[in-house]
Amino acid sequence: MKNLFVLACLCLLAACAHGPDPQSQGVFVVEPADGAIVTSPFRVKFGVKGMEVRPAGDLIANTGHHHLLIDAQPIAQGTVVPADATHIHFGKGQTETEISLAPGTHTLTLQFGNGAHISYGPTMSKTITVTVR
Ligand SMILES: [Cu+2]
Repeated sequence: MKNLFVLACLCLLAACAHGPDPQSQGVFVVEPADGAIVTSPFRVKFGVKGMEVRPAGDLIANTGHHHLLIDAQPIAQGTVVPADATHIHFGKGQTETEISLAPGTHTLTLQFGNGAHISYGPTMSKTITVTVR
């Protein structure tokens, strides 16, 4: 019985050390709304709960910056977020941007990553779909 208790404690510790808590931590898109019809250029506003936005550089637990992934999948936890035309870093700590996309349906994925651009994983991501007129 005592061993089971110790095991449970270890599991809790491991959970804390290894990833965000999906109950209390996450990101969300403030605007546009999921499913919105927009015209380019349009503003995208980022939100985060349970973590703090900080400029890239410092590695501080539960802090990081936003990344906007266009028509791309969330980045696995522990993997560096690529930097290219469809993986945009907001390493100054920005919480909004303006983008232009070709007409059609696109996914916008917000991905939070730490000060070294390492992804906090799908738990700290949110995908919405927009239609560009
Ligand atoms: Cu980054």
